Amino acid sequence: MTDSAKDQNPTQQVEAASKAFEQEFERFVRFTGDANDLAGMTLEQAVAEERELTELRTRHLGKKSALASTKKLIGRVPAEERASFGQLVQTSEAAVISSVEAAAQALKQFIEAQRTASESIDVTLPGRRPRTGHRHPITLLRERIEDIFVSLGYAIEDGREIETDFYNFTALNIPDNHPARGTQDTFYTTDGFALRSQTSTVQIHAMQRRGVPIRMIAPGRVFRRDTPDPTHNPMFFQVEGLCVDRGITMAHLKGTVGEFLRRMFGPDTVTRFRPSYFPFTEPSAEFDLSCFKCKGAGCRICKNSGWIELGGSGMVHPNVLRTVGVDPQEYSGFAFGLGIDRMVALMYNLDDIRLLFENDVRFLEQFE
Ligand code: FA5
Repeated sequence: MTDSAKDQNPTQQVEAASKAFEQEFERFVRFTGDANDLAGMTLEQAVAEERELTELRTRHLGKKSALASTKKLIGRVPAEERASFGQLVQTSEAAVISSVEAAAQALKQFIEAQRTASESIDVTLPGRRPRTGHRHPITLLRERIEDIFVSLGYAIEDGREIETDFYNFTALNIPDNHPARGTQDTFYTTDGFALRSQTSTVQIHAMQRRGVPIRMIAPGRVFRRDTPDPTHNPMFFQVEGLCVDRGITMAHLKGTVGEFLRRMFGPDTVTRFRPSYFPFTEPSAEFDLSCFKCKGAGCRICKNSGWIELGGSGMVHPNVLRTVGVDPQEYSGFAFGLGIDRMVALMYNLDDIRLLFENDVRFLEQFE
């Protein structure tokens, strides 16, 4: 209680408290009753006003407010005036409450209306269609290849993309200074690791880990220092196949590759093996399939030859088997490898395999 309040009689103190309230409340009058004027006010402003009104309510109606303390003065009021003093306190308090309530109500309604308006959804607006993703054509083909080999009893192996020189070359019977290192030149890290140039590396890992007999395919990404052109990329995909057991011969290789290509390109597909050379197979052969478009008559896809070159293959070299601790006298096997990118280009009639990695969604979404 202030010094001047002490000089006032109880009735004057009630009146002073009411007056003090009215002065402070003046700025909120425009929100009450007929004067209700919230036009032009933003939601943030209204929320701030509401907070200040709550503070004002505490100041003038709280336990420590001037009006509350006047209730304790009833003892100082002469007995015959007590009833009317009590009434004065009551009506003053009621007036404060109703003013605050009226402003609070108006602000509350305004805030709710603003929030509803800003959060409401216009259900008549046209919807936004979510863009669904597509599997990449290389993934689509890889999955088809995997399905065929799984049905032939092959396991699918996952390999590493960063390799040591040993797995990429030496273990595959390509020693230091061998010319085959030149045709498969790749990228090296500063620590001397190589980005694998072929999926044949997985043959070594798989035999070391699982031993023999083994039947597996290993699809994956490989890297070479090849200049990009319509049939070359420095990064592309291959799939490797390996089968090692007792008594495996070239006939098994031809039968397996032939069956795979018939399931892939149709039952009339003819497979052709041509002698070739790979350091890790002996004998080695490249394999072609009869053109699935012209059936051998000659067309643009097969460059009028009637045949399409697909990959390399052969009987696993005894040195490779020895490297992984398998006795070549007891076991033999075949391996093959082919490029998935070029196969995709063939199947979808693409002129250029570089299209596959330009990440143009308009191109990629055509395949499914
Ligand atoms: C190999 O990489 C051998 N590892 C294949 C093999 C496996 C032989 C098992 C014997 C036994 P080659 O270097 O020919 O072989 O590559 C195989 C296929 O990869 C090619 O037929 C071609 O389809 C694809 N290819 C090669 N270089 C590129 C390139 N720069 N861009 C796209 N595809 C390529």
